[in-house]
Amino acid sequence: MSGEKPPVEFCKGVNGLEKVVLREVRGSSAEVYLYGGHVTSWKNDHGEELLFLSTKAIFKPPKAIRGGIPICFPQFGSHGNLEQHGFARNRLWSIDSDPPPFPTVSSNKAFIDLIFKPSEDDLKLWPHSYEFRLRITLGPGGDLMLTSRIRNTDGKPFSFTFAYHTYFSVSDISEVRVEGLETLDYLDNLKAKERFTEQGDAITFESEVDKIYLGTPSKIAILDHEKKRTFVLRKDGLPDAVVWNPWEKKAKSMADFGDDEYKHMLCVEAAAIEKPVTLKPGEEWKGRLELSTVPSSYRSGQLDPQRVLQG
Ligand code: TA6
Repeated sequence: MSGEKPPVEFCKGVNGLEKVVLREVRGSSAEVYLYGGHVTSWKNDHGEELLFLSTKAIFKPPKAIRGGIPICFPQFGSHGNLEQHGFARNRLWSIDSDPPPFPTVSSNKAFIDLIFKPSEDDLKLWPHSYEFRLRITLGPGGDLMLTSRIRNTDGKPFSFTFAYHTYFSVSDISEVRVEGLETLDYLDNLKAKERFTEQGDAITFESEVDKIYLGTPSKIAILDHEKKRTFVLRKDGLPDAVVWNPWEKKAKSMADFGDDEYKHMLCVEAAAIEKPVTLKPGEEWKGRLELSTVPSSYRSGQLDPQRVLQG
């Protein structure tokens, strides 16, 4: 591997923030900031960026980084009295030098273990002790896996909500379809979280969307027709999925987001919201997200998303 970059590299990122770069022999890569335990980049083996990161993203605490995969914990959105999306995304995480063994042994070399524990100030905000371990792995095919393990180290039970708030990079939002959420119930965040049932077809986009789909399948497909690319999102321990695009008006209201950037991103977030996760003392929860891409030429039916979802 002379001259080749190592599978795991520790370096400095924007504003000198600590960053870890994961590389896979065939060329795919991922970047993770210790600030927020935040994946900010995932590239395929052609070096194409697959995640959206705003050109106006702010890499400075306490602001969360706009794009990539923010982690919403211990609260999703405004589902509680903490700040929006909790505080894990604007705290400094550490490298976990002694992670408990992973159930599945894999030959992956490109992975990093991070850990987040509450500070004294965090305990004043949310009086519960835990260890949040996050393993980020870049698989042989360039798949990106995030596995969260949250252990209750407190003397009493606690409950939380959670999301991997993934920002996918898309060519043109009006050409994107989401498959796998048809006919499901959802809470509409634009209508005071009222409950509705989704219609039967794939979801397409022509205005602001902010919906929490309840009890979804473990696989969801995001078809980017123009790029002939399908993102396949697989999830475990995360029954819900949030779909968000701010569209024009909301985009203009966000200082860390470009006015036209809503055209090139879509958030599809593996989450546990409707039924908060409750952990007794000593108990551990695991929430896993696996992202992959498959080439698709939807029109030719070369790849029928239903096959993706069933396969
Ligand atoms: O996940 C969707 C959502 O909850 C939207 O309501 C919107 O606010 C978005 O998250 C972004 O939230 P943020 O706090 O990062 O501005």
